[in-house]
Amino acid sequence: MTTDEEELEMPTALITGITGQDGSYLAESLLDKGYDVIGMVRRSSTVNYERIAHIQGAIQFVNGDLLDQMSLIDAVKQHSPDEVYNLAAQSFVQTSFGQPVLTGETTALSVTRILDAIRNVDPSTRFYQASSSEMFGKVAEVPQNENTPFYPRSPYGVAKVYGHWITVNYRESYNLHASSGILFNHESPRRGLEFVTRKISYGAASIKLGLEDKLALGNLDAKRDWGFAGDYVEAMWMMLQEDSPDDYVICTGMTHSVREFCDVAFGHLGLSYEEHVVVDEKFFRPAEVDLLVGDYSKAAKKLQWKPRTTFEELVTMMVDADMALLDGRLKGLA
Ligand code: NAP
Ligand code: G4F
Repeated sequence: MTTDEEELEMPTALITGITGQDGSYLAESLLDKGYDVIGMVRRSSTVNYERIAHIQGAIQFVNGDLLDQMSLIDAVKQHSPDEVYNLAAQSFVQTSFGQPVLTGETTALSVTRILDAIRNVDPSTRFYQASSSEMFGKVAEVPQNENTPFYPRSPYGVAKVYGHWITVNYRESYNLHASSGILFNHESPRRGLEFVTRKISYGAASIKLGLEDKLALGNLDAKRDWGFAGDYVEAMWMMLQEDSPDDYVICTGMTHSVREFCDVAFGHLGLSYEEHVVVDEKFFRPAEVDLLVGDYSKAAKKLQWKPRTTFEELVTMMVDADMALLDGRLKGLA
């Protein structure tokens, strides 16, 4: 086989949300697998490629916005992807209470925009939808699996339920290979600073380095099933390699409170969280998801997927990364 023929056989993946946490890990993983990776990016006044700076040269970028139907159609037409991963969203639950309509447009309706683009341009394109454990909300059972009823507790959760069901609906109505990953919270050193895990790892590192003394948080008793984003993007890819599309819960099966996260993070730096963490009502939500813990046995059985990173490994990885980041900044200033 000649080099030209080999190149022709490389699959192409279009990733929306490539500048986000998951987009960056998925892009890395697909490039390693030999994919041509197309990253959809929206216009902004400054470049925000921090998470993909190290692989930027290997990615082709296409302009597009979830709110703009034509740009989605053009992206699919222009690049004829074999697989589309829809990771873009307004993904912060707290913001969804303040901007419920924008969240609905972006996180819910846009899923239909992309599905329609695929259906009209090339219905053989495989599709991944980033569904969320936030859909379980006020949980009907413990642990949550693919059959657990949804009871979302935020405009974000409601929007994700729409995105989930429209994916199922297009699969059943138009025979699209459209799969939905119901992913529980997954974190990493690339997590946005407003999410509680990164807020804690960054806050603990700042305190250790003498840059801050206190960290203000909201509900310390909320419990989440936290895994590592790098493990979870593999499951996304595995879903699209299956002969038939389906829905899968992806999680660790273990749950920990925000308080426990603080304990491990501060403890890793030889600090006591009780001396530094203060509770501020402004970080409480109008409606809370108290407990999430998933059951990934379907993914284990059908995809042979399992999480590889423990809670302690995740927390210490994030704290070490923030120590290195802040230490580097301080040295740069010296
Ligand atoms: P993230 O870091 O917040 O990234 C979100 C991405 O969406 C960014 O690349 C952002 O672009 C893009 N985006 C937002 N609005 C857009 C628009 N109008 N047009 C085009 N792009 C837009 O989120 P993440 O943690 O990687 O999560 C990825 C997906 O999984 C999201 O759909 C999220 O809701 C879902 N999810 C996440 C988790 C989790 O624990 N991380 C769990 C379940 C489901 P900019 O960089 O330009 O802002
Ligand atoms: O880190 P969080 O903001 O994540 P949340 O709300 O669980 O949402 C994340 O996971 C979902 C999957 O279930 C994704 F779909 C979604 O896109 C996002 O990635 O908050 C986690 C918990 C909440 O119970 C919150 O009330 O931590 C509690 N918390 C306590 N203090 C705080 C804080 N959350 C934030 N962001 N900031 C605080 O100071």
